[in-house]
Amino acid sequence: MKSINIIGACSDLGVHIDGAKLGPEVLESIIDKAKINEIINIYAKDINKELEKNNKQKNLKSVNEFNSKLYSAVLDTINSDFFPLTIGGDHSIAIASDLASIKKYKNLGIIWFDSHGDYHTFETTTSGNIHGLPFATITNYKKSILSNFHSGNYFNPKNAVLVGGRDIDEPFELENLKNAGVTVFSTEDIHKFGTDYIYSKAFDIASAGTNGVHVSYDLDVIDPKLAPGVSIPAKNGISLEEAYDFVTHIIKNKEKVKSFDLVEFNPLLDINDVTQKIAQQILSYLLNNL
Ligand SMILES: [Mn+2]
Repeated sequence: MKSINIIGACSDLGVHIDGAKLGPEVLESIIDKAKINEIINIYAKDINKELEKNNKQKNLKSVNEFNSKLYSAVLDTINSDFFPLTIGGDHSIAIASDLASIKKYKNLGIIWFDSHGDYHTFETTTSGNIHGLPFATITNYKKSILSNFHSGNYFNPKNAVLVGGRDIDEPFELENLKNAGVTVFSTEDIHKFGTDYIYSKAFDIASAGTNGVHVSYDLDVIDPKLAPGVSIPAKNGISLEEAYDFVTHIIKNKEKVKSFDLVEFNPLLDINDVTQKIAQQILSYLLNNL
């Protein structure tokens, strides 16, 4: 069994919709504390997001300040031989948690479980929401100021896999993914080829020639009729069985998995706590079996 630290990344600076910053404390209040070593929360500065609503680099300075702190916290956890399980927060927090992990392990693959590509650059984003850029940032697609706090390697796109993608902006974001050489398995692929085939392939690609794998799990991969409590829902998502099956694959590959994020839970948009219960279920599987 791994000895786990929960790191609460309490920030929604990466998206114009409020609420994801409240996710970590809600989930921390319902997990089994006996299964973890410590809870460490990092809080985003309270800023007036309205002032940045027309900015194409929304909350850039505050996002970088936050991520720089989170990066240190995750790195400290790994250097103290604990497994970092980071709870978001919007997906921009993964810039910090993922780069901290590769700082330590030097050569990691990554599985990005998400309905969106998160593969924009500041040139291609139309919203200016930084949670649309983290996957491109950590694979160093275009050198970005979003990773200035990091000195170390980046994830190689040939060991990077997007699983569950269905809301990828065309043409530019899709072009970015193709140019970089990231493998994309769509929601359709999961339905067509089955979870065992796609998830096994994803772990094969991410672990080929690497020292391990980071997994970044965005709850918006699940169908929003089942999991409405996310900031940017994308319709026609995966089923709960397909969502939990991915956790089974993480556990099957636990020797390879070095770090993990669960992101984008937004309690303000949840309906009857259904998304909260799904997130709790995922965390409980992991805490009991990693
Ligand atoms: Mn995402």
